[in-house]
Amino acid sequence: MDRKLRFAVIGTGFWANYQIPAWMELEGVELVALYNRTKSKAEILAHQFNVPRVYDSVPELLKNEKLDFVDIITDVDTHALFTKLAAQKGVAVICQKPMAPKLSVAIKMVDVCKQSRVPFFIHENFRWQAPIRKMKELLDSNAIGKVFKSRVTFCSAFPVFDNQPFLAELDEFILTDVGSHILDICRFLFGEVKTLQCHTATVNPKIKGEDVANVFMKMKSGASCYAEMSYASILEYESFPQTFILVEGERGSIQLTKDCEIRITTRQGTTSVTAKPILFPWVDPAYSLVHSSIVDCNRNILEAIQKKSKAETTGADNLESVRLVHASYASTKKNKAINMKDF
Ligand code: 89Y
Repeated sequence: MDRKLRFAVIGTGFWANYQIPAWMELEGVELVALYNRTKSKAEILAHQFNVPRVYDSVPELLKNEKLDFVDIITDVDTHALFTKLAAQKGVAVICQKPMAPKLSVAIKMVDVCKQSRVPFFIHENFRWQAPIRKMKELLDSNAIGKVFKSRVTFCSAFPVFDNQPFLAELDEFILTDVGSHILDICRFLFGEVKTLQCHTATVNPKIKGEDVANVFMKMKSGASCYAEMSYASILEYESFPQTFILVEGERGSIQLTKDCEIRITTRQGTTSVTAKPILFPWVDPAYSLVHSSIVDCNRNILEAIQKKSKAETTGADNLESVRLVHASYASTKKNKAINMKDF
């Protein structure tokens, strides 16, 4: 049997409560240490998940522990520093999305890992949600022929700032927080983007950044794709944290709608499949779709670290999703379309 890979979790905030038990669903890993700048918070999770050592200094953790990888789950501003420190010690890095606050910083992070010859991955889990995987499978099986347009929707009024108060303080909010996921889903399903135009708005007066973003893209395939995101949408059906998708192709359409139902319509009529997530006991019911997908995201990255297969969300791949987020801001600011080959 392969030896267990030893890892540390850097950051014990909201997401660590789910990423740690998600790791524990997998064979072949051993969580040996936790870091948090407020050590007492790390101690609570260490006690809960039986982790032997806690630190409030990342350099000290990296000096004392013999690690195969780190899982960085801190605020975005610290991602670059902790990635660099781990990479320089020859430790593989998994970093939470969004990779970095700026595109230039994300480029440097990918570069530092490349120079240090350590594998670098982004924990980008939305594309691992059960209904999104099913949608991809249907598109790959050519169920509706060549796609000519799509709409990817994440519009809600969920009180997201209750669990993640720092999101209200971000100058750039919905495109970095949700756009990272939604634009990554667009790339996953429909390929790379040729041009995009974006409009944003801030509706909630209590937050700093934008809480609405509408991105209209022309894909390299020739299809158009409209991604709409909002935390200001007071709708009859509150959909958080579901992503709704409508794809139209030459021979029909596929619609991902509520409760993980996927409806496939051709001239022969409509059929339906349901792709629900596995409900692990540790998921928060309000986030179950997202929390469950963490296990598959982690498994994909782990198998790459074990050199059994390739990971989907490498740093280099995710750089393209980061580029879309920042091209969307640039488009909004200039009020014009951005050609991705110039960005
Ligand atoms: O932080 C976000 C994420 O990654 O998924 C949903 C979320 O928790 C709030 O927008």
